[in-house]
Amino acid sequence: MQTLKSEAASAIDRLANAQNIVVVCHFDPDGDAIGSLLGLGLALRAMGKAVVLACDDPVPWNLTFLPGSDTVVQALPPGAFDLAVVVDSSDTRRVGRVGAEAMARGAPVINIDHHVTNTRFGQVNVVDPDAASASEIVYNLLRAMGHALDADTATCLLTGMVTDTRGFRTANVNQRVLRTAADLMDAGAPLATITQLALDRRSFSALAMMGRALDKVRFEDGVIWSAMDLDEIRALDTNGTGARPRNISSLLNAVDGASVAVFFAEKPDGAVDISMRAKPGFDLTALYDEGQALHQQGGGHPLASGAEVNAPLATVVPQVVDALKALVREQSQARETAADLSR
Ligand SMILES: [Mn+2]
Repeated sequence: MQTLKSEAASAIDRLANAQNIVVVCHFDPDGDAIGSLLGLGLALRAMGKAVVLACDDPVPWNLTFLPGSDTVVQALPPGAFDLAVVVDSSDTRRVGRVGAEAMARGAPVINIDHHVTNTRFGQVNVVDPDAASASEIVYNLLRAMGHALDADTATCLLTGMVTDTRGFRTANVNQRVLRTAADLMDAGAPLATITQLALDRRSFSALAMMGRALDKVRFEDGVIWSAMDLDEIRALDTNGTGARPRNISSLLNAVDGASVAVFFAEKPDGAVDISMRAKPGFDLTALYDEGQALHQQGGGHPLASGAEVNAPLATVVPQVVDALKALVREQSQARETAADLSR
């Protein structure tokens, strides 16, 4: 098997030699998807390469302050590419329609990601589950290429780090992450501004949705959850901007005694968006194993993970809550057994 080091070397070689590159991130993009997309894109442009940056969905409003965000397209221009790069996407389903087209037209494919559930779908797979964000992996590649990061590139990459770690507060933040952030600040990235604009800022609609979600919260057997159907979400989207409830699972997971938190939101296409968080010591990725509740329906990290299920909300909520109760029971038992053995 290729090591991360040899894969990174191969990625650097291909990035250095390609002239016409397409970079894509996953649909419904978050700060790390857009941050790593733009950070890599701006750096490659600074190297004199022609770069198309694409995503199925437009850049979310809280990230439109990022330099280069106005150059992200939802459809590819005609023609072929020497290279396709996919960032922050655990599998080929996540890349959406534009991602599938980019991979078809831009072989070989470099897959840059930090999800432990990554399916290694590229010809080159720079997949590092120890990285706290995909932006951090992009940073490492650019540094290894000897690229001098400018303030714009650094701002995009630091935004990816800040958003995926919720302001450097997640369990995967270590000294290396903070040193990388400090280096990006040295290059000109404004940390406090990024935190305010990309992370803390929310619309009044989003606040009202948070209120409704808290109003409906349930808490049983270590699992805390809430759910909202499309009618409720639309009623609170007072400006009609397509605002959706966000970051609810993180909020719920803060509750004392909750081992895992989950928020369910019905989407306009009828599918259910599931966002999960867990306390350290639990591992949500067990839900994606074969025969488990969310097999092939999502992916993520041990403490933060998600899925999209094509079934009615009323069916999905009890199914997933039951699966999470079982997960909490099993993983608590496993921890107790391990503690017994070590006595
Ligand atoms: Mn990420």
